[in-house]
Amino acid sequence: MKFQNRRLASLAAAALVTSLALTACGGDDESGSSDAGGSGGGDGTTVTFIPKNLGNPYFDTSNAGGKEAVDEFGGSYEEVGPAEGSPDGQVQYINTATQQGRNALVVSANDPDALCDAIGEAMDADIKVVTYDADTNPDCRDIFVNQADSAGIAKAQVDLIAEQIGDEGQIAFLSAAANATNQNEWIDLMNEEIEANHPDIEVVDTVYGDDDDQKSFDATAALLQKHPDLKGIVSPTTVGIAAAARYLSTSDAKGKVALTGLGTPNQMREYVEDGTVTAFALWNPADLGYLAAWTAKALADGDIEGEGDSFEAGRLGDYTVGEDNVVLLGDPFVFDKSNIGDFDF
Ligand code: RAM
Repeated sequence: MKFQNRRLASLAAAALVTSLALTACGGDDESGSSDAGGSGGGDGTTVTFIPKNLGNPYFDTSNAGGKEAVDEFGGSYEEVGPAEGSPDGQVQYINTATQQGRNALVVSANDPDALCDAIGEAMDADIKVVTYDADTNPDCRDIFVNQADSAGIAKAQVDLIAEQIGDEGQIAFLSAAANATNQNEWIDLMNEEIEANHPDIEVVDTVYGDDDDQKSFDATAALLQKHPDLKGIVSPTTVGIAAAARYLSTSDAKGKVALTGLGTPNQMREYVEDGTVTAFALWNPADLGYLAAWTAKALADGDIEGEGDSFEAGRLGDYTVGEDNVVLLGDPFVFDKSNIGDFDF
């Protein structure tokens, strides 16, 4: 993977925008709704963001990007969602948004199938449905806004762990919810990449922390106990990697068991600085939410319907809807000691 200065500069600029947006937005409730309202007098498109769960800094940042976009086009933004990352919790918020006749929903799905009935009812009521971050089955939404090419996300993490453990030894995955489409796809692709190109790395376990801090912390402890020869952990979830880093940082395994995956710079900074973690990856979550909101608006306006259609996404420029009605944000990015100080999200 190449990391160009232009990309770094754009991430840093967006991080600054994000931190400003977060300051302006204030904190969100632990559950239920945080309606930030629209800027008034604009185009009036009503957009509801439903993350996997509330209280996850990753979604705070991505949804602040969503609000930034909705404010730019003068729509009305709200964020609602369950406290725990479960599909059942999301269904009720989809139903409410349908009853309210919102123009568009932007959803990170906790399960590929379980939301489809509720989403179907929303679509029957002419509500446009964008998935972002974690997709449903493609036939039960309008467009998926993908943070980065899944194979690229998988390869970035395999490259990192291979480098950190000298390309040999036992590793395990610490994932989010067992049904999360995004983590499951990345893990499948990581397994394929390891099988094809890293014959001396052995994946000995995959465990699930459900994007819950304490569960992920406990799962890390259990992994280390169960696999005394473990050389590394890959956690493709910002909640999991932060909890695992916290566990490792005060354990005997610090510096002996490598940890990488997908994290936010603000959650990982202290563990990079204290040597628990060398490097990890992510994309810009604020840009993801921003792009998802502009996609929702383009759908609601009838400017796009699917594959081959193009639209303008504010400061990010023009995008074209690709195969399977997917819009791709960009490349993943690697954070380490040399650059983590440049980011604030
Ligand atoms: C967590 C969530 C989210 C995922 C990131 C990397 O915040 O599981 O869906 O994309 O990690």
